[in-house]
Amino acid sequence: MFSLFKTGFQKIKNALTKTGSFLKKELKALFLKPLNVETLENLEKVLYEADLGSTIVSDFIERIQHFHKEDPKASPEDYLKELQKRSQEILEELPIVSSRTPPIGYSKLIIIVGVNGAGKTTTLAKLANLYKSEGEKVLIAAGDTFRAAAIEQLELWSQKIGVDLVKTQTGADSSGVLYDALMKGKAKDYSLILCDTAGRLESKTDLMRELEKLTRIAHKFDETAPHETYLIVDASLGQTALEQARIFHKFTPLTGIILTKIDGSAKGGIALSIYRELKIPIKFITFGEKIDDIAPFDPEAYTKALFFD
Ligand SMILES: Nc1nc2c(ncn2[C@@H]2O[C@H](COP(=O)(O)OP(=O)(O)OP(=O)(O)O)[C@@H](O)[C@H]2O)c(=O)[nH]1
Ligand SMILES: [Mg+2]
Repeated sequence: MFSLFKTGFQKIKNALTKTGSFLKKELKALFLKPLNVETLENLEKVLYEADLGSTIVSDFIERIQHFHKEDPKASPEDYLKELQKRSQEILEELPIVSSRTPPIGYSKLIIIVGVNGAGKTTTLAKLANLYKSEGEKVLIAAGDTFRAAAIEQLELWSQKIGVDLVKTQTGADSSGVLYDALMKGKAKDYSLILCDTAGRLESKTDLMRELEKLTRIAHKFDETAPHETYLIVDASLGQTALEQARIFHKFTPLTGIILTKIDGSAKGGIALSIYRELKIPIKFITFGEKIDDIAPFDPEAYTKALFFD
């Protein structure tokens, strides 16, 4: 299963060209210099600029100092290798959340959440396409009922991909759409339901509470649902992305994060920062507007792309 998911290495590499080349270039130049206070300060600056966040930056600096003591003659490549290894180690620590499995006869439900414009609807379409190609029977729930355009956007995608859609009229309650989708999913043997939601500001408590309601409705229908809740975050936001993840997780326990728009960001390092702080697995990254501009997140591929060619 998921053979397509394995083709991600080259895709991740291409997607991270910006962050990767920035980090590689700057770090290599610094590691050629003697490792004094000034070099370490510059190193710190470069790491912050790649959006690695303070915990990771201190961790890396410590590593580098330690490594230098052990091997004063280490080459820039050796240092990069050390950082890559450490990064992979961090990303391979055990997550604190996990997905659930639906009972036999029920569909798996993935709810997609995130702030306005993060890339929720596009990413949902990419996921629908990916899972369909892996043989899943996919149903989309047009849970963003705020704007007519949102339903139309999803309808177009569903036609393009060739998956079914459950919708309602604009302004209706989104939990109604979800409920209808869950009923249809069970009646017609869909293996997977992907539910879109309206974008919301993480600072608006009432909107965030709506998500709690959505989760409750799903839970009433099948007490193991939702089986996954993915937060879609724009990777170019840097540390703000981490803050968004923290707040959404408080209202709707997340089981995964998808980082979008990696193509337009020099801040791909945010994946490390988020995982180090929250231990919520990064499931996928997306890097463009086309349907297959998505790849499963792979710690080894990601960290290699970050530090090497
Ligand atoms: N470059 C790039 N653009 C993307 C990516 N993902 C989404 N976009 C674009 O970002 C814009 C917003 O995407 P949507 O999927 O509509 O975002 P949303 O979160 O559903 O937005 P709302 O429903 O308004 O909250 C669209 O123009 C997408 O084509 C990506 O990985 N890379
Ligand atoms: Mg949308």
